[in-house]
Amino acid sequence: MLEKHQSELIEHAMAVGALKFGTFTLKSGRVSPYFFNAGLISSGSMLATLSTGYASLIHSALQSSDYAKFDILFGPAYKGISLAACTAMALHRDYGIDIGFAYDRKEAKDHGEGGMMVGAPVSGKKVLILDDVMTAGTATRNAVDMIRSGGGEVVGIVLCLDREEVGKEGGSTVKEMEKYVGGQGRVKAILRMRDLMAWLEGQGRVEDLAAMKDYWDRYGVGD
Ligand code: OMP
Repeated sequence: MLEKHQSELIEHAMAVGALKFGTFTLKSGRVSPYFFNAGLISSGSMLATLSTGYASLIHSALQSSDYAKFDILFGPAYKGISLAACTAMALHRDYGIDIGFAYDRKEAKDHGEGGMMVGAPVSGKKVLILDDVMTAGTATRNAVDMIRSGGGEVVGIVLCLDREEVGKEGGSTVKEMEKYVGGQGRVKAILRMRDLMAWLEGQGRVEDLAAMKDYWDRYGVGD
């Protein structure tokens, strides 16, 4: 059963074309019947909806101790940057949680303050990574490695969409990433592929749902 904020997010995303059903080739080379483009979450109201969703998920993961108390919310370039900035603000506004915010540059800056990282310094700090979508985990793994090489400790990962797919080692990407960052429950997402399937079913979109089921049989890994 979808929660209200999940169906609202799906409907907002559909309305602006951020969520599409069709045929798409992914970064991993997999050919997918859907694609979520967080770059099209590009209005004040949509950023508010999405960042409120991230903040609520982070708050409950802190309450349940799935995430250790952290100092910095890190948004990988490019799409993670605005999402993490808005979520840092939402955490403060909704829960009185005041954490630092940081992101990386895609190209190192060789003048001024220099370097790859911008915002609150991660060295010696506990860091939560906030990203848009996880498929095979390449993007997320890069972000973890970047924080670690900057001397930070990653306490968890929060996503907008977990595509619930097979990872590089042949098991679930989420399980691989949880292992990589130190334990079960450390990777969380507002939406998972199964939520999109439940939504399609509710809408009676039979063909899209059938294509999703085929893809799930090939690359999906539920718990
Ligand atoms: P992995 O690095 O394989 O986990 O793929 C995740 C990245 O792929 C995201 O950070 C996006 O850049 C991109 N992506 C999407 O944005 N939306 C999707 O629905 C699927 C992908 C993808 O290419 O797998």
